[in-house]
Amino acid sequence: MGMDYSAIKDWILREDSFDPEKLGKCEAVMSLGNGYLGLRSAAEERYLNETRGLFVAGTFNKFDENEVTELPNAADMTAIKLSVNGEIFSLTEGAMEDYARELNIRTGELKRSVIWTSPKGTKIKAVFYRIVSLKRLHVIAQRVELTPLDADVKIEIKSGINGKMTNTGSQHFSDGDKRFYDKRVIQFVQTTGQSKIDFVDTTVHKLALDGEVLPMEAEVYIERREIFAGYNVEVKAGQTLSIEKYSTVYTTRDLDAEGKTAADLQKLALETARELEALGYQALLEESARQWEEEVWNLAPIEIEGCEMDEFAVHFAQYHLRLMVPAHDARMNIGAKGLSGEGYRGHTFWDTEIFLLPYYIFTDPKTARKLEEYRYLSLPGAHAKAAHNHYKGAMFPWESAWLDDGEVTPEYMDVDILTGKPNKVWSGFIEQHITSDVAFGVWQYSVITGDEDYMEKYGYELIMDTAIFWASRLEKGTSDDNKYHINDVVGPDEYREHVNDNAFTNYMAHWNMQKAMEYYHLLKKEKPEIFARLNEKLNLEEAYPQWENGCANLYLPVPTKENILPQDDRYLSCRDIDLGKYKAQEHVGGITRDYNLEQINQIQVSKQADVLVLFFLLEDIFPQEVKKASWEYYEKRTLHDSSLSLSTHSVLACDMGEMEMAYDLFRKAAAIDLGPFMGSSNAGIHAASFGGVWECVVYGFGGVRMLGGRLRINPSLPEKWTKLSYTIIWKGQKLAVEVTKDEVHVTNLTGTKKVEIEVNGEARIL
Ligand code: IFM
Repeated sequence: MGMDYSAIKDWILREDSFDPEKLGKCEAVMSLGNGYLGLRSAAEERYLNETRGLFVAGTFNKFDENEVTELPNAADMTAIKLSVNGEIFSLTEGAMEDYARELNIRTGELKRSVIWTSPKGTKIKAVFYRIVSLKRLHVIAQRVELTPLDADVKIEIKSGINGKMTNTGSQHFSDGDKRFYDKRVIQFVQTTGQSKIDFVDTTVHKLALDGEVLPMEAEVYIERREIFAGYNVEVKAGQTLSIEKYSTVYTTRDLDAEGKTAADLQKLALETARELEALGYQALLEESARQWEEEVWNLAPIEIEGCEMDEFAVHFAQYHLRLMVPAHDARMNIGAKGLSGEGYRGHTFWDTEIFLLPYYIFTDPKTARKLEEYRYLSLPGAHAKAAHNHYKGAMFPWESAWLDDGEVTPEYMDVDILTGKPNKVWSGFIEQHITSDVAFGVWQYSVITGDEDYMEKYGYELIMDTAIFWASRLEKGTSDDNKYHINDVVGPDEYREHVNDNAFTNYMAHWNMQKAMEYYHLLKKEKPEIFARLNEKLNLEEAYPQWENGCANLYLPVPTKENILPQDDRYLSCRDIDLGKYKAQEHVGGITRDYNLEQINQIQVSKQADVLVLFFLLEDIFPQEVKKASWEYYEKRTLHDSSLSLSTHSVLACDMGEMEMAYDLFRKAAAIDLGPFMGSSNAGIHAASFGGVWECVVYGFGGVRMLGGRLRINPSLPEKWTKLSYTIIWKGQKLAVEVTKDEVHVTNLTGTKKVEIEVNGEARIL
């Protein structure tokens, strides 16, 4: 009971029972969206344990000076209160039959149906449909069909805009202008408290009885922070009343709202409401479904033969990867929960560059460029962070929000189980590898797409500015090896705080400075005007010797004689404990209920992939025996308590030839949101894990990797799969790859340029 996978061959994820205590899972994993807005799939009728959510990308607001900026939960327009003969429609009262909620990931439509018998015995069939248009970024459309089954009924409808939403109590909006036009269209303007963004919310209803439109005037209710329309309709047994509701949200932060006032947007929204009403739900659904086909399914088709569930899992990942990405606007990026919940406050992490960007680069380079432009546009925040910490260059925030916000990681979270005090979140202070992750993202984007325009405008500068930070960050340590060290950091493994010489951090900082040196020479020789501009801006002549010195003298952890690359300077000498209980846990974070973070720091245990991410990114600088021995060592000690972990381990397992393990880890990664556990996605989906699922399929089993600027395809399928097909775009050429157990076919579908590629160790030219 709960999640039902019986219709996945039709691209449908189902929920087959209703549990008012477990609403969060489907609200999040069945959420709808288009990258401009994200809508949790809370029911039309309201429940005590629901978490309704409507998030508009980039509209950050700070509730007060003690809280960090977050993506506010905008006014709700999807609730519809229904009464049948005076009894309120609610699945917690009376009885229900044939309940199902279905998300069609191919068309982006949500459907919910039930036969409900009221406590007094009135039986009614209710079907609810909903989309967020992929074609019209501001639009939500709903359709409700109500059919009394055995008696004539009077149906009362109360539906409108509820501006009382909060982010777990933080109210981000003022009350505002409320309007009722033509006795039909409802409008509400709310403004965020600190960032002063106006939200213009508009909604209109269309009622019909057995397809015949009812020309009804609404009764209007205006109250504090809400405005509603009310309708009363007599419906005979067997007749179907349909209620269509079209809603839009515009904000003064919209890219094309430049110079427009809330009043201009109100006018535009009113015109749009009339247009949507004329079009109707079905037409809106059809055009949006066509957009899904064009923009996602035809653009990046993936087929897996041999396991329907695995194919659905990767399509489900693609569905969410489209929902979460603000492809329309470079001033915003992807939040760790996409736009599906309040978790992580809408903030952007390294998740973008390392786990999500590869999907967009290889399938939709225009969108990938937007994500990369965001990092350039947010340089002011990175400079401010560096200056605040007495470093030079660009030190990227661990958590980012609006362009000039700088660091927005909250300072405290959770509780220390020993002291009972809140835990300090050290990531915002010392999880510094984000800076080289950003540089790495720039490099991957530029090499795979060949977008030299991006590099000239933004990319070279980003790589050099971040390298300037690293040169200023290196320390002469207390050790007498005369080397530079990077002390007191959190590496990717967030269970280890205040460590020195985290391998991932040091190697990536080294890579960053080395790349800057390489580009210094390239620009000087081949693009002197760009060199001159950047030299003027960043003083490259002064920076170069510092990079050279840094690269020559930065301590890079060396593998032990057993070929284990130490994660940091203490990991391998910490206590080994029996982790069996935590490895077998059903819910993540079990160890934090037995030990506090200081104690965990003394144990050889990892929350998530750390050294292994390094092998994944810089695969060709480590010998196979080091990768193999380290993979075995760390896999045993990694609890995968972060959703970013399983996919990396799976891809690496493919590289090690551990196919059974790779497949097992992939299935677990795919189950993070899609699986049957009903509590784990309440605060929102796990964005990076969806990128990770695609990486498992295309990088892991599909064998794709960009290594030192070259394209390599070394596929190897799991036992169960008979065929895998996918497409990737390499330097503007779309390649179709088909892998079976015995063969690899690569076809250049674009065919306008020669593509050099290495397949299973052999160099080929397409
Ligand atoms: O970026 C991650 C981090 O690696 C682990 N904790 C959650 C963050 C957001 O997904």
